[in-house]
Amino acid sequence: MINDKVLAIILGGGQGSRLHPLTHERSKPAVPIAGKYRLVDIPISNCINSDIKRMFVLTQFNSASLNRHIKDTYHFSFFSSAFVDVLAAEQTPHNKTWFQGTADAVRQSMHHFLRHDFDYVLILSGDQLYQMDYELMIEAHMKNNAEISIATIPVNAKDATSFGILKADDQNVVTSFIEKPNADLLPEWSSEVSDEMKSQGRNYLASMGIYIFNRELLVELMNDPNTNDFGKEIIPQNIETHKTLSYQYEGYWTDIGNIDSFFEANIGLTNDIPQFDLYNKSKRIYTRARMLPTSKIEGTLLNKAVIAEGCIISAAKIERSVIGIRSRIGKESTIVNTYMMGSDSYETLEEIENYKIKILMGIGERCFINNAIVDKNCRIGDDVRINGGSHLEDKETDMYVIKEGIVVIKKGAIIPVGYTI
Ligand code: ADQ
Ligand code: ADP
Repeated sequence: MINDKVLAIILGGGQGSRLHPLTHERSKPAVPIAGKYRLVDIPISNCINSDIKRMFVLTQFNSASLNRHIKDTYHFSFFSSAFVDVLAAEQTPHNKTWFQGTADAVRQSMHHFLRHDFDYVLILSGDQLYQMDYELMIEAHMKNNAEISIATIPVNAKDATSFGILKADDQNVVTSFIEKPNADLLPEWSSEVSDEMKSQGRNYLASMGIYIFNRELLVELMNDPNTNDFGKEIIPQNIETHKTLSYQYEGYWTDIGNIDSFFEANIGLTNDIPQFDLYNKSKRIYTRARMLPTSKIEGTLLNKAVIAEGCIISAAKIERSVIGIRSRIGKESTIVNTYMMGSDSYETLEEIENYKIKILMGIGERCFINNAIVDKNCRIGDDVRINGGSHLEDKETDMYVIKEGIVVIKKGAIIPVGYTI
C-alpha cells in the first residue's frame, strides 16, 4: 500500500504577494478557483486519487477560511490513517524564523513529519492546476533506486526562464540543473524531447516543483540550516552526489501563481474541451459539499459559461465566464471574460431592507463587466462599467487592483452605482 510509505507535503505559499489582492485576507491555498473549489483542493485531490492520504499543508499564515475548508471537506474514516493537517508559520514577517523559502518551510516542520512512519516524502506546490497520478512517479522512483525524483515537463523558450531547467541522461538520471536561467543561457539547456513536444517548440525540460525524497536523505539535508530553497539550493547542490531521477510528464499542467495565469486557467475552463478536466470521474476534484440549491437563470444568453450552484441570475448575457457559488447578477447586465467568485451567504429580505447602502450582494442591473476577477462578497451597484484590457495601467485603489489589464475587484468591495473602471 503506497499510503503507508508516502507522506505528502503541500507548499501552500510564501507571502502570496503575486496573487495580491486575492491573498490579502486569506492564505494562498484558500483562494477560490473554478467557481466552487479552493487552490488546495487540487494537490489534495491528486493525492487522494493517487492513494496518498496523509498530507500536510504548509502555509505562511493561518487563515480561518483555510482551516474551516479543510476541516469541513476532508472527513476520513475513523479507522483510516488518512489526514490533512495545516501547519502555519507562527512567526511574524519581521522575525528571522519566518519561513525563508520552500526548504526552510519543510525544515521548520520536520518534527511534525517525523512522528509518522514513511519511506518517501512527496513535496508538492500549492499553486498549480493539473491532474497527475503520483503513484506512477513513486513507482518509477522506487524501481530506479533513486534518492530524489523531480517531475518534469517540456516547456518552450519563453516559459523556460521562469522554471528550474534540467538535463537528464538516457536513463532519465538528472545530470545538471539550473534555476530560472537567463534567456541568453538557454541554447545550452535544450533537451531531446518527443516529436510532439518538439513540434510545439517545447525543447526545455522544466522542473514542475514536484519532488520525491527518501526519508533519510531529507532528514540529512534538512540538518543543514544554510539551505532555504529547493529550486535554488537543495536540488542543484545534490544531483551529483545523490541519484536524482527526472519523471517526465506531458499532460496538462499550469502554474497559477500570478493574477494573469490564475485568470487564464479559470477562463480556460469555459473552452469546448477544457484542458483541465473537471468531469473525469477517476480524477475527481474534491471540495466542500455545501448542499446549495440549483442555479436559477432568467432571460440570459449563455455562451461558454461555467455556472456553480446556488446562483440567481437575470443577466442579459454571460460569455466566456466562470460564475461562482451563490452569485447574483441583475437584469440587463453583460458579463464577458470574467471570473466571479460568488458569495459566502445569501442576504435575507430583512437584511436587504435594513442595509443602508442599498447595493445588494453580487452584480446589479445594466452593468458591463469584461476582463475581470470579482472576489467574493462584492456589491457592484447598477450601471457599473468595468472594462479591463491592455489599455489599462497597473493600479491599486481600496476597491480594486489592475494587473496586466485584468481588473480584480477586492473581496467585499462596494462599487457605487454608475462607477466606471
Ligand atoms: P517557484 O514557483 O518560483 O519555482 P517558489 O516561489 O519557491 O518557487 O514556490 C514553490 C511553491 O512553494 C509554491 O506553491 C509556493 O506558493 C510555495 N512556497 C513558497 N515559499 C513558501 C514558504 N515559505 N512556505 C510555504 N510554501 C511556500 C519552483 C521551483 C522551480 C520549478 C517551479 C515549478 O523552484 O525549479 O520549476 O517551482 O513551478
Ligand atoms: P474566503 O473564501 O474569502 O477565504 P471565508 O472562507 O472566510 O472566505 O468565508 C467563507 C465562509 O464564511 C462560508 O462558508 C460561510 O459559512 C461563512 N460566512 C462568511 N460570511 C458570512 C455571513 N455573512 N453569513 C453567514 N456565513 C458567512
